[in-house]
Order: sequence, then C-alpha cells, then structure tokens
Amino acid sequence: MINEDKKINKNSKNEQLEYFRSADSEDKKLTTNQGLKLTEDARSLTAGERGPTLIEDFHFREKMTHFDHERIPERVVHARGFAAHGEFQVYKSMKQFTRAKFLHDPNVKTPVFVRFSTVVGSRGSKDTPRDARGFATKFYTEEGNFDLVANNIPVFFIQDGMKFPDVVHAIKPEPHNEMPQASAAHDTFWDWVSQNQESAHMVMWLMSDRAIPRSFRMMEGFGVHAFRFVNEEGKSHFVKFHWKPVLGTHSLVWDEAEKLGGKDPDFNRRDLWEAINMGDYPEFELGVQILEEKDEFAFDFDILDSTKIWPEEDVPVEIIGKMTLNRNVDNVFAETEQVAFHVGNVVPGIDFTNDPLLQTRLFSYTDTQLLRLGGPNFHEIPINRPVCPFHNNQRDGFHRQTINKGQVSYRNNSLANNSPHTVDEKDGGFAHYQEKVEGHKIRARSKSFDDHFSQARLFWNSMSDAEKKHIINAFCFEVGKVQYKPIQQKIVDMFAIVDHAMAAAIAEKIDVNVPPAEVQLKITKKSPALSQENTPKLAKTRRTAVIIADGFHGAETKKVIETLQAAGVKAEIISDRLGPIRADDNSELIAKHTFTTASSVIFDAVYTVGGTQADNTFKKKAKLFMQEAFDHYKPIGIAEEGERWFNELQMPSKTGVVVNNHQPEQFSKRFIDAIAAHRFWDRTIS
Ligand code: HDE
Repeated sequence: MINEDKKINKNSKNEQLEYFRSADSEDKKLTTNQGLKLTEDARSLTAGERGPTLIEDFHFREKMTHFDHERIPERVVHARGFAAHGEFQVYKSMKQFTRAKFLHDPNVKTPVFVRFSTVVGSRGSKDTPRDARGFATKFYTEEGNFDLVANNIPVFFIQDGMKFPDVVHAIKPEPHNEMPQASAAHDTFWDWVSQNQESAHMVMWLMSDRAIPRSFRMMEGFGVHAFRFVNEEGKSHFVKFHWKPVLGTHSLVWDEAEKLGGKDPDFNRRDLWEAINMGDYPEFELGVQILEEKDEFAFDFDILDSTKIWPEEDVPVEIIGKMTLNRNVDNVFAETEQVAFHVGNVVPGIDFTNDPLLQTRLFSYTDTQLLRLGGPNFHEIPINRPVCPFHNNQRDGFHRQTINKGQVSYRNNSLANNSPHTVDEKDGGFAHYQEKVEGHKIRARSKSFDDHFSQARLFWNSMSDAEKKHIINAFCFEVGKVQYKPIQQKIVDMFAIVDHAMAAAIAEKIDVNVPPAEVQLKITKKSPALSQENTPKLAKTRRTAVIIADGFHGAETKKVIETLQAAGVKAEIISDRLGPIRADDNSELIAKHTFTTASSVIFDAVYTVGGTQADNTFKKKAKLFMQEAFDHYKPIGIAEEGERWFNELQMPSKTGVVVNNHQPEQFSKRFIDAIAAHRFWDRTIS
C-alpha cells in the first residue's frame, strides 16, 4: 500500500519503480498475501493421504484464485508490444516555440518509457506481420506526463475517428472463423479499403517495406496529427513530431518476415532486449515540423488531415533532441502490459488541433484503460505515475492505492486552506489554447479533405525501383488472398489512380481486368525523404553468422571476427554442434548456434569459412544457409571451403559476395562495407 507520506524521491522514475520492485535475489520466506509464513506449497490439504481436498485450504484457494485472475483484457489494438526505459534530452532550447519545460534545458534528462507494438495481432501473435507499428513514448516530465502515442507510418487509414471501429473490425480476423491472425490479407479488410478511398495513402505505406521493419531500433516514428506548440506569450505554431532512428530506417524482405514468424516469433522484441542488454542502446532523434498559424491554408492539402504528410522538402524536419533507450523492463506485465498511454496526456506548451482523428482519440484512450486496467485508478500503477507530485480531490474507486489523509475531499474548502488549489499559467498551470471556433453542428467534412490520391502517388513516385517492386509483390500477396473477385477488381481499379503500371502488374498476377490508363493521376512530384534508400546505413549492431567446421583456418577467422567486432558487427559462430569447434592450429571457437537452432533469416549477413573436416551433411546445410541469405539479398562473405561451396551453388550473380583470399584485413573492410549496404537489390535471383 502506498502511504502519501512515504519517502521516495518522486523525481526519479527508477527510485519510484524500485520502491515497488521485489528482487529475486533476496532470501525471502514464502507467505500468503496476508503475510502468513507457509510450511508447504506443493500439496493441497486433503482428508487423508488418498482423500478429497478440503475447502478449508485457504492457501490453495488464494494461490489458485490469483492465478485464475492473472489475465487482463489485451489491448483492442496494439495488443502485442515490447517496451524499454530510457531518457530524452533536447539539443537546444525550444522556448521560442513552447512553454514545455522538458524542451528547454539541454542539461535536463527526462525519463521515458517506450512501448513498440504491432497493431492487428493478438498479444501472442508473431512480431513480423505486415502491419503498422506503434511507437508510444511516455515522457515523465517535471510538469506531468507527456505521451507521444505515435506509429511508424506518418498517416492513417481514416480522417475521422468515427470510422475507427470499422477499419479495426475489417482488418482483425474475420468474426465467423477468427482467421487470419495478424494479417490484412483477407476479404473484409480489402472490402473496407475499396469502400473507403481515404485509406489509399496509408495502404501504400502498408504495402511498402515500412510495414516489415528489421528492428524496432530501425523505425521512424510519427505523431501523425498536427499538434500545437504554445509559447510563454501564448503564441501558437502547428507542429508535427517525428522520431528518426540513428541507425536508419530498415526493413526485412517479405519472405524473411514470413519465415521469421515461425523461426522466431519474438524476433523484434528479442532484438530490442538483446541490444539493450549488450549496451547497444537504441537512439532516436526527435524532429519537429513547425508551421506558422498564418500558413494553415498555404498547402494543396489540409494540414489537419491525418491521411496527409507535410512533405519534408516543403516543411523541413528540425532535429531538436535525442532519446536513448538504456534499460530493459523488469517485468513485462507490470510495465509493458499495464502502461496506459493517452494522446491527451500533455504538458503546458503542447496542445491539440481540430484534426478530427485526434479529437476522437482524445476520448478513446482513457475509456479503453477503464476496461483494460479495471477502474479509474490506473494512474497509480507504478509505470503510469508521474514523477512530479499530483494532488486532487478524486477519491476511492477500484484498486485505490493512495491513502488520502484528512477530512476534506472537495474544493472550494476552508478547512484545508482550499488545498489543493488551481494555479495560474505563469506558475505552471495548464490553460487550453484559446482557439476561436464557431460553426453549425454538422456531420460533414470540409472539401479540403477530399483528395485521397495525390499523396498516395507522391509516395509511389518517391520509391526506388526495388521498393516499387516490393509494393507490387505485397499487393499481389494481400489482394491475391481475397476470395471475392469483385473486391480484387475494385482494389486494382482504385490503385490504378495511384499508378497505372503498378495496377496493371497486380491485375496480371491476380487475374482481374486491367483498368484504363487515363485514370492515373499525372502528378510527378517526389519526396526523397520517403524512400528508405536515403536513410543512414551502418554495419553497427548487424548480426553475421560465421559458419565454421572442424579444421577451419584459425588465425585468419579470428582476425576477421575481431575486425568485425571492432566495427560493432555481432559475429556469431554457427556449426553442426554447439560448443568448441577446433581450428587447423588447434585453437577453438565456441559455436553458439547450430543449423538446427538457427537459420539465415535471423542474421543480416553470413560469412562461410567452412573447415577441412566438414562432411557432406554439413556442406549441404551451409549451402542452404547461403542460398537463403543470397535470395534475401544479404551480404555474403566466403573463404576457403566456403568459396568452393558457394561456387557449387551456381548462383546467377556474385553481387554482394565478398571473397577472402587469405587477406583477412582487406576482406574484413570490404565485408563490413557490404554489411553496411545491407541488401543488394541489383543481385540477380534465380
Ligand atoms: Fe490508437 N489506440 N487509436 N492510434 N494507438 C490505442 O489504446 C485509437 C491511432 C496508437 O503501446 C488504444 O491503450 C482511436 C493513430 C498506439 O499501449 C485505443 C484512433 C495512431 C497505441 C486506441 C486511433 C495511434 C494505440 C488501444 C482513431 C498513431 C498503443 C489500447 C481515432 C498516431 C499504445 C490503448 C501502447 C492504442 C484508439 C488511431 C497509435 C483503443 C480511436 C492515428 C501506438 O484507445
């Protein structure tokens, strides 16, 4: 129980959590929840050694009842997620634009908690479906919690939250047979898309590589809506928030994503967990696009429309700070599952706009927590508590933790000096931005929201050839799985407006008619920032499988591994058995994986060394491993036997294949460059 007077440093999230944490390492006596020490915990109380269990067994009943109630409803969307703690610092003061204190002082480290998620799948579903990813950040600021509840896609399916239950029902498993899990590739979703053309832009992103991120550490984040920055003088600017990953924005290839769903359904969470444990702290820079109020109508789209981006070339993203994730959670349920984000959690200096999607979100988040977390006191759960003091006259309710003292629970009061009392804006009080609004009560949308295709085409125009190919393949997969022919035809007709050649290529593969070419928009504008070709590319933290068999070249292999590691590449030994593998010079390397426990899809690159004692089974498995990595466009390093085996595969090209001719230093340098290039899209695949 929390007593208001209990002394903890309220400004330290770590200390706050420590207060509630119970460590495994302490020597503790087993008790009931009432503190009764127990002599036995494996046998229930029975009448005689072979007799019936007695209802008197309060210990058994307490243990089982608690277990029976362990589950809470999973999130209706974003059910599967993984989170980490960290800190955020601004590079420079943003005081000119916002009163938000955590954006003023570059010396202040604001604790953060970030939960990444998929949207559609259940809590136990795989990490790698084609889906948007959630990227929700709670900033525990000294002025209260600010939640930036973002996605890795900058636009949304709909313009008005009224349609949210519809799009979610359509994309979730179909209700009559609860299939398919974590996938948009079914009739109801595409039926909904064809009936709701405002989704065109988001669907283009969903069909692109953005929807299969390589890692949570390599995703952009977008607040999607236009928010407001409000400064001390009460002046407001429109603002859009961006997270830019320092490692760049990178993706899986679809075949890899599908295979990973079986080989390692935890692929993305494991990647985040391991990176933090190894000290490779994920970093994201915070960017803002800022618009003056006078420019509200300066664009050929409505800046309040959540199906639109503000192209970065038109409104530059200014980088203002950095977030570093440096601590894993201690308990997934207590932290990741119980964290309650709310787009309405803002601090003075950050405010809302009339974006109709944002406005409806402002209702949904608290409402959903009331059900999910079982009552109105979820703000008291340790992960949700602000680090600053909070006082009001709210009382009681399910699971109330605080023991409020005293007689008074109302204002205005004279008995407690009218405490707690409101404060002026100049003393840190929040006052809503006084935007002037007037109008008729109507269910209608401004004509400025009517263009659903121009930015879908802008996105298409901005893609590289490889990215375009992936989008076409994604449509062929997704819409190809639709059973009802007229839906397939409608989708192809709809996306011919975006690009006719794209639609024709899809039509051919899914056996529907090619629409007339005239429907396509003539827009040629591009936004280079949208292509992942233009993102930072680094070898750092990439995983390379090093395939060795007994009799491998010891000195050379060790030299290569050392050089890779010095460049931040994770080199992991794989062989046909775990444990020590003996080199030609009698030294050893320890195999962490076998061909049974690991496969090429969990690695970014492969270095096949081989070994003089490799038998035919080993060779076959190593070849399969290389073949798959090759088909996924990954860098391949080869030495000694490795090169012979690769040549036996008779692959159609050697693009991205780096040979080690007993020159480990030269080889390592070229291989690291290849790892940094990530994929070789111009490679010919048979
Ligand atoms: Fe959410 N969304 N959303 N959403 N959303 C939820 O809140 C909702 C939208 C996003 O890791 C729910 O606590 C409505 C856009 C993230 O815990 C729910 C609308 C964006 C997360 C909800 C939207 C998001 C959620 C479900 C349309 C990107 C996971 C559980 C008006 C900017 C947060 C929960 C976490 C979660 C409602 C649209 C991001 C039901 C009504 C746009 C990252 O309240």
